[in-house]
Amino acid sequence: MAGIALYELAGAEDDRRFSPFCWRIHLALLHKGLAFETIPWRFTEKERIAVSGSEKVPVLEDGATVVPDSWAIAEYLDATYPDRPLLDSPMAKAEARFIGAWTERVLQGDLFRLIVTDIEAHLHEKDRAYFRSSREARLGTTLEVFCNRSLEPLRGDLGPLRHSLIAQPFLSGAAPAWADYMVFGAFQWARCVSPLQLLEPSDPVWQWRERMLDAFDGAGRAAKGYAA
Ligand SMILES: N[C@@H](CCC(=O)N[C@@H](CS)C(=O)NCC(=O)O)C(=O)O
Repeated sequence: MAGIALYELAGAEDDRRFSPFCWRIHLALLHKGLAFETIPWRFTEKERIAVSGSEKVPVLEDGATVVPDSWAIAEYLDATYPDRPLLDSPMAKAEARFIGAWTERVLQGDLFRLIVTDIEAHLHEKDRAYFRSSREARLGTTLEVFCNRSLEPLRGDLGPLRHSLIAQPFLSGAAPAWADYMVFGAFQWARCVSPLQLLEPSDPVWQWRERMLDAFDGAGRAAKGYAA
């Protein structure tokens, strides 16, 4: 395929794009100012991305090059299109690994428990049985038993993020970059499938998320989802 294409997880509707990892790359491409198209993909369409060697999205196609995995795609984009870096030094890259790990292990863990049944409700019909059986096997219980709407764990775990965002407008400093896209991707995952209000407007994290929703002509805000 000529040009850049990004495979993104979609729900029942083609334009409900709710993967936290795909959102990272969507924003990274906007950050770079690169033209790209997005291709809706469902969990059960493994064969459509088989050439990547991965069973997960995001998958990026750039001409004949195919790259899976959000971190690898970010590295590929910085190596191939060095203008407007996502990670502007080896030290920034090394430190961003911690933010990525925190996002996946802590933040996405808290959010998954809050929104897991909302995710299921927005899936394409063909993905429902796969999602339920794969996640219930991993969780060792049903989605309904695992789901817990208490906001306390999330709000507590947001402490370090909140503390950083009081000191600076973005995690990456004066302007957003890869660390912001990783964390924002998690919030965007929730926003695209769940009406739950996760944050209070007085929270510096809410205010940062507003800045992120406004970035790139409001790309995140325009996405199909909920206003909370
Ligand atoms: N380490 C990968 C994780 C990607 C990932 O987990 N993607 C999910 C969607 S959010 C997926 O495609 N899952 C496929 C499946 O569960 O079968 C990355 O950073 O890109």
